[in-house]
Amino acid sequence: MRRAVCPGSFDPITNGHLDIIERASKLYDVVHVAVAINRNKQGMFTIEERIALIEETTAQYGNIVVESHLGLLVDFCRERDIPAIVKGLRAVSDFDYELQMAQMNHGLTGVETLFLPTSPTYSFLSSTLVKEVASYGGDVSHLLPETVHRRLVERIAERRA
Ligand code: COD
Repeated sequence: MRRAVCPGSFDPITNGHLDIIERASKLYDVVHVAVAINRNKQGMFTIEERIALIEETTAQYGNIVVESHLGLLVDFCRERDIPAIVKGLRAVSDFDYELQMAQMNHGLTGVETLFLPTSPTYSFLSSTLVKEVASYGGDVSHLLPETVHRRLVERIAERRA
């Protein structure tokens, strides 16, 4: 059984994340989506909400397991016998940090990192930008799965109330 992990914050999942997860799901038998718990950063969505949104939007691929994870990604991989991390590379600006993480992770346990070039349609896309644009009333509906867009608009309204 060939396994890989797509890690991230997914706050919330975007069409850019989905593109990478879908492509990984065609390369591996099982793809784990690891939602990182960051105790120093309060997100727009709770970890449980992020997991529910990812499960709903990736259900069609049929081989995705969504889990939260606290601590080192290499430990998550070791505990599940996952030999590969799959990441999307958006631009040169991503490269330096992603390379450092890939080399550190490989040095720690030998886990490999595979980079998939981001679809040009989503090369500018990040959860952070989507939240910022949406919070000022900008239309980001084409950048998110429909259900995620609805939840984001609701959450922004709840926070304003
Ligand atoms: N197109 C394609 N791919 C995308 C896009 C897009 N538009 N946006 C994001 N992605 C992909 C990228 O591969 C990105 O790395 C991944 O999705 C996650 O993105 P985010 O923004 O949700 O998540 P980040 O960048 O906050 O996640 C960082 C991690 C949680 C992956 C990282 O910090 C980590 O592995 N932490 C665990 C602790 C650890 O092991 N630290 C030591 C590292 S050496």
